[in-house]
Amino acid sequence: SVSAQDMPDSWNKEAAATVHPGLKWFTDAKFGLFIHWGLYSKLGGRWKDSSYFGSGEWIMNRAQAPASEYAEIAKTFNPVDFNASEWATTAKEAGIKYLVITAKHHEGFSMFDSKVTNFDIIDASPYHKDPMKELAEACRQQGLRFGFYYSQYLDWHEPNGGGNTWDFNKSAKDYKQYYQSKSIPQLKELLNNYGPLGLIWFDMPGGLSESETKTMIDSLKVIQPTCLFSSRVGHGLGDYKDFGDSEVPPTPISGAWESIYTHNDSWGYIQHDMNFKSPTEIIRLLSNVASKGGNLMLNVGPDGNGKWPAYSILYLKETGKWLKKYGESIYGTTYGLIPAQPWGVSTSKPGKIYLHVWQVPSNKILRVHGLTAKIKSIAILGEKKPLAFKQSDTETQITLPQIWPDERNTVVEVVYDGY
Ligand code: JFZ
Repeated sequence: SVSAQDMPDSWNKEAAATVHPGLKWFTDAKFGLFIHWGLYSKLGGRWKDSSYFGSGEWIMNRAQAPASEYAEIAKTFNPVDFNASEWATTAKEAGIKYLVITAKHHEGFSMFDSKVTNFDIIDASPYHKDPMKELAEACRQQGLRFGFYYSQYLDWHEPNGGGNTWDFNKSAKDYKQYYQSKSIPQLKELLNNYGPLGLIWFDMPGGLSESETKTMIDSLKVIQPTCLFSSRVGHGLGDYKDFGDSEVPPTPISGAWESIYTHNDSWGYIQHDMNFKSPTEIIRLLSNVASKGGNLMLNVGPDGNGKWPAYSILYLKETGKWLKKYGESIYGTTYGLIPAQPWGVSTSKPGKIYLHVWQVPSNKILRVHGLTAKIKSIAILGEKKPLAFKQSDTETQITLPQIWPDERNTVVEVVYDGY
């Protein structure tokens, strides 16, 4: 756990100002939606007679499916239920601020109209439309930032792409050829053809030296200088830091960063995975990540027809209802100025500390440690009635109302002098 001494003391006055202006939308956003959608979504965790759990988007690798055989799925990939405006409105209702979708995952299939290859949704599938175009537009209409996930190195469809050693000879691979002929041209298509992008979510770097990576970044940044690149572009480059899957740093971190979680136990759709995180878990996770200063990007895996799992829709909308009431304590905040507490966590804005109470004490006296600023007033966020409090050198005791608004997370707003 964190102690007050571990807090970078420069933060209080400077952190907000040290955020690069181009990153402000990102650090303010706090809640993103990740979408993994590709041919694997149609398989739903099943290949031939075997069922797979976890990382459904890795099924081609795990089943060691031959590239030519796997590519056959494209011929029946026809997501007739896909409805871009429904996806964007659900995201909006959930309180999401940015949406990132897989343009091409490791399987190598392009979910967008690409002139670089025929292994894309326009040429290889009966759908004949570009769902990414519609989604980019729908997000813009809802005021959501839009971005692409792109697997720049791993491509199991291409002999020279990274990763497929069950069909293609590893020592014969020419990664430069692959980057020059597919990865970089496709990244340019994405940056040129889908309007302003919030970010590109690179994944699993490989095959390029640091200077080659820099050259690639430069050649892409000229197209859209304000589009952010994730840290997985490689060699410590990129505009913001992504943590590993389901990882929240133990202590607050300043700067732009993101934790990624998936709603059940897989990124890509798995039909037999019902282990969805409840609204309570999502709400606490979101506030926990915000209390450390980062964004939560939560993943949903639509099926091969273009429908989201029913629980994802339901639980995301439920999260959105909580955010309608308590969003002020999440969006635009910076990490908590007091350490994590037995009952929950905190987030901050100038002159304000938001206490996210996950576990209300049975005697309704909330003991807060590390609150040293001079308190002006305390109330449940969004409610008028002031709460009585006693501030001493060692702790502050707040008398909570007998009727407790939300067992999952009720936010108590502390207004203090100074800053
Ligand atoms: C990658 C992908 O392989 C996976 O299929 C999914 O798209 C996920 C979001 O990203 O997996 C990773 C990559 C890097 C780490 C963990 C999982 N990491 O650095 O901890």
